Amino acid sequence: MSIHEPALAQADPETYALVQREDERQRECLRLIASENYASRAVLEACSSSMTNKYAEGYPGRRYYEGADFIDPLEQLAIDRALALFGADHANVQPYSGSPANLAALLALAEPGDTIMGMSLPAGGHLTHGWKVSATGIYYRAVQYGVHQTSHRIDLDEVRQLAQAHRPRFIWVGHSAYPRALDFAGFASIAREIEARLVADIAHLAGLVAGGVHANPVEHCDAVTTTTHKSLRGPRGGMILCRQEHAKAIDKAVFPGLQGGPHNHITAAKAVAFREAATPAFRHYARAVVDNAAALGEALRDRGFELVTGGTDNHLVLVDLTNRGISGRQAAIALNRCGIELNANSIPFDPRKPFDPSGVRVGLCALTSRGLTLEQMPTVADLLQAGIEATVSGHGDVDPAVASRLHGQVREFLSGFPAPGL
Ligand code: DSN
Repeated sequence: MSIHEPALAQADPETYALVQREDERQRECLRLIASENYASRAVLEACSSSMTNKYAEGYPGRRYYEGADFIDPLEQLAIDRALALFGADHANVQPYSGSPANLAALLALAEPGDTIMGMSLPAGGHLTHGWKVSATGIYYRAVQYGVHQTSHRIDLDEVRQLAQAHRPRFIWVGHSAYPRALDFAGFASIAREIEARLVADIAHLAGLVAGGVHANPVEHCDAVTTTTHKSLRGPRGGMILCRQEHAKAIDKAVFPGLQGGPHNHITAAKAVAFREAATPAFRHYARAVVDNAAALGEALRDRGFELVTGGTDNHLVLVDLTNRGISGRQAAIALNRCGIELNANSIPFDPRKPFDPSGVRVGLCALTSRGLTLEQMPTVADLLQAGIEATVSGHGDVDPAVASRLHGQVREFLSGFPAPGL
């Protein structure tokens, strides 16, 4: 039953029906999109609370609207929990999501027109790390590092060489589709050499950092940005952590620089998620995410799939489908018909275009939140293999009967693993 019942069902049956169908889809699909998860019921309830009705431009103790009696302690609670979780000096929990958080970090720590440096999108970076179509590539002079030609890992020698040659004022470390651990200390030493600001974007990794299975960038970076809804398993939203010396600039950049009133219902849900992330159960989940990703990678390799960098250290596996005679998009579309949800993704040095790239990205956060363990990873690999092979033999499309049979298998397989929150 959806938390929106019964008022939504009565007031707007069309919207209600779509929400119900989405609930059902999330229950019955193998959700492998690396940036998605299942938020808990408590997080969902906070998202739909009365906190959404209130305006509270400003910060705790200094608001532009009256009546922030309970918003102030709420926001402070979220801040205090974030600080305890990540060990930072200062937290801003107001960013609407990851891209606004990244823009705010740039607004605070660089000047328009400055040279900035980040990982390029095709190599696994994010749009907001200076990619040409993003505001961060339009209003800043962006230099992009990639990955090593053969290992497909970040090459700190290349990063250092580019940094020395272009002397960026601001360096991003972070990614959307890179399966290996990040060397924050290595990036920090390069940033120090040229007196650049170093900012980590841990949108994908925040849950792994909070859960103690990935290095924490806080001590190495001027600021750290993140979303709160990926591995961290909170509501859709963003956050910035920073050193005390940047606190004023970061706060000013978020509000009034980029945003108006904070989304207080989301702040409430962030507070809940930070509390959940501080539990032993969450640490167990974070460990299981990494273990499941490694096991699924191995199972896929055993079935003849090629993995970018040969495996993974984090929550995601990047599969190069070149040797399977199918593009990433064909595979993603066909798998979706079989109840297996993932996204097409560029691979390093991809000869194909970003909209129809050579790979797919597979993430393990959502399935791990459902309770799947190492034992289930061979079955997940079998289902992926069956969908992809059916698509190849169907010349880029999957026979509807095969898709329906596979979706049945997925449903049956998942029936033993209740979807949290729904
Ligand atoms: N779109 C997100 C992802 O899927 O990685 C990043 O913003």
